Amino acid sequence: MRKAKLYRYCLPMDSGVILRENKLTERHGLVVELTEGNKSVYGEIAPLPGFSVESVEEALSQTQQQLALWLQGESLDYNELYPSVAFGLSMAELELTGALPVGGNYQAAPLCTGDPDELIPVLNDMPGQKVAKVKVGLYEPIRDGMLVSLFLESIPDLTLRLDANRAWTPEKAQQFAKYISPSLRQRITFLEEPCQQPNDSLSFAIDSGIAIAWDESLQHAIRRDDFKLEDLIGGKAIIIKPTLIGSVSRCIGLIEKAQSLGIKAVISSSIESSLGLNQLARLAKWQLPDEVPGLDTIGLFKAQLENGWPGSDLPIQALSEQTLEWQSE
Ligand code: OSB
Ligand code: MG
Repeated sequence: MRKAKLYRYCLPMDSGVILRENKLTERHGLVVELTEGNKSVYGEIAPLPGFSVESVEEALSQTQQQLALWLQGESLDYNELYPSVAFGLSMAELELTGALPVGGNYQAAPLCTGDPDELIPVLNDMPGQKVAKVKVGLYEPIRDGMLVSLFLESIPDLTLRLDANRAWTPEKAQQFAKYISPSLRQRITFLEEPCQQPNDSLSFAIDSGIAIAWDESLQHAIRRDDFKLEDLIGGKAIIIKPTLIGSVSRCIGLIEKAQSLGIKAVISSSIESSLGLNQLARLAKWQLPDEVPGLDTIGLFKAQLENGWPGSDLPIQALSEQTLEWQSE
């Protein structure tokens, strides 16, 4: 006997500068609850404004249609669905089968958007691999270059991931690189999307010796029917944000393809609530046990949802306090 519920949540947050021009003060999303026999599981469907093609409303109506099929025992065709819907429903189905291991990789790369004084103590106390992520391209490229150099010089066993979100012209990207001495550059594991044009990012990588990663380019490319990972050339890594990419099996397919091409894959957040973020941490540990995921986004919220993120003392709102949009008979 199958049953389903569909909740809509609204959580207070302050996305700060992370989302650049798409600042959020509230996060809206959906959670499906699937019940089969005596087992109930969740999946989060949370299109991210400014990044997802679909709105919450569109995701809601598609999810309701799909839940009707699921209740009749049909199998769902995730390739036909919005990425966020495919991700949330496939995650819930995976939970029902018990295939997703319980343990997660909660060792997120701490995110730095400004003040280095806040990050340095965190990094000094970090066990194991010291990896942090710095958002660049928000201020002057020279300032970014100096900041990145400061981090790398003051913490010798630190490696950095940088993210420019396509903020730079080729000239600005070059100005940035000029402030980082060549001997420090290999400790930048990758810089995500330095330039507006992917070709400029590639040229930057070749000229500077700073490796780049594809994030926005992967999100755009995957929407094409003839998408092939081979076409995304020259990147050392791909950033996989499942809510923006699609079903769990599509994400796993991408990870496997990347590995066969010698490209690093990193599971990363699309600012899901703590409920979805926990599942991402489990997916990351299961599929990429040796890679620190990009999941340090719980701190952007003012509240968590149902399941807390380890170590976070933000208040937890129960799913039962959220709006129940729909439930099966
Ligand atoms: O800029 O990569 C981004 C989250 C939502 C939308 C865009 C981005 C992000 C993150 C997630 O940066 C955190 C991470 O990747 O470490
Ligand atoms: Mg990015």
